[in-house]
Amino acid sequence: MAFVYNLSSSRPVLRGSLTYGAYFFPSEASRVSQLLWEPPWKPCGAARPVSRCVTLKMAGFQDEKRRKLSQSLEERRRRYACGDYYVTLDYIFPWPDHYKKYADKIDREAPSVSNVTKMLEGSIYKVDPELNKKVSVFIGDITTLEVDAIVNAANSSLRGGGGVDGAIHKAAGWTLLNECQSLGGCNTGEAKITGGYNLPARYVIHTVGPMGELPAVLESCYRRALQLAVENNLRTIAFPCISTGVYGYPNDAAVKVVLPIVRTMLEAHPRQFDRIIFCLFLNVDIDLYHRYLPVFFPLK
Ligand code: AR6
Repeated sequence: MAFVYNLSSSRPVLRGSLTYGAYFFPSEASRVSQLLWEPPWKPCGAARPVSRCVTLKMAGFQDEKRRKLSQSLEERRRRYACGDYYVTLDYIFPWPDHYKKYADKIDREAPSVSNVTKMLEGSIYKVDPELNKKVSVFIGDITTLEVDAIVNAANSSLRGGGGVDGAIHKAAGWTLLNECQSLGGCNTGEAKITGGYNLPARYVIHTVGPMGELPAVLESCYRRALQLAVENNLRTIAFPCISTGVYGYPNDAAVKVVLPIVRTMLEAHPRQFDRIIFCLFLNVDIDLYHRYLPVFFPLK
């Protein structure tokens, strides 16, 4: 994570994201004095399961959800669980800009032409500049993203858990669990939507990934989550690497399922999305997305 100390205000503002252990800043921000320090949360903090005592708070989530969704952006920002450490879309580079910044490294890791041809079984993805601008890589904590929706890698009970699920519940607050409990669980490969409460994201789309390598099910998670986004008119959405943590989907196999289904959905709904963000937390995924984004979203 990168934090910029904004001289015009006394409060630190999160700007940028962590990449390959280095910090980067948008150019205008880098002109001001910069101060780096540890974020106030544990990134995978996650690991803490949601406290069961929250189930005692049975006050209806509906009122809170309505209240939150009707608040202005300024009002909502005052209550974000991450305080001022939220990240807006302006600081998440579209894929072509991200590539320009890291071209050397990305090109070095690119798979060979013969490997790509073999992988795609002869079919080649066309360069589509408009589509390319609609995907991004963000490296860091998904609970800091101020987007329309973030996707949760949930379990079928929707009662919270560890990993990204725990982090999302912890940041959103007890009303999220309360709403989740009203949904009657979620089948593997399906998706359900709730409010985002104290998250910077207005909504959370919960999907239940497969345990182990089941490409059709993983594909269904991304498809159903994106369909829900379209149905709810949500234009910016961020995904963690579903199933590749506790559920054990091999990272390399997952990215080869995720990128084509996201491209297919973007092609099917070109005007409904402004940005689909791949939120990466581990170096293994950063390397893999850098390796395969040029294959499925070629720039040249
Ligand atoms: N922001 C972004 N990505 C994260 C974060 C975060 N704050 N924390 C972890 N990740 P996992 P799964 C990454 O295990 O494999 C839960 O207990 C993580 O590094 O969260 O689908 C649920 O309740 C990994 O790359 O999800 C289920 O029982 C990715 O998110 C089960 O785990 C997914 O890892 C679901 O397992």
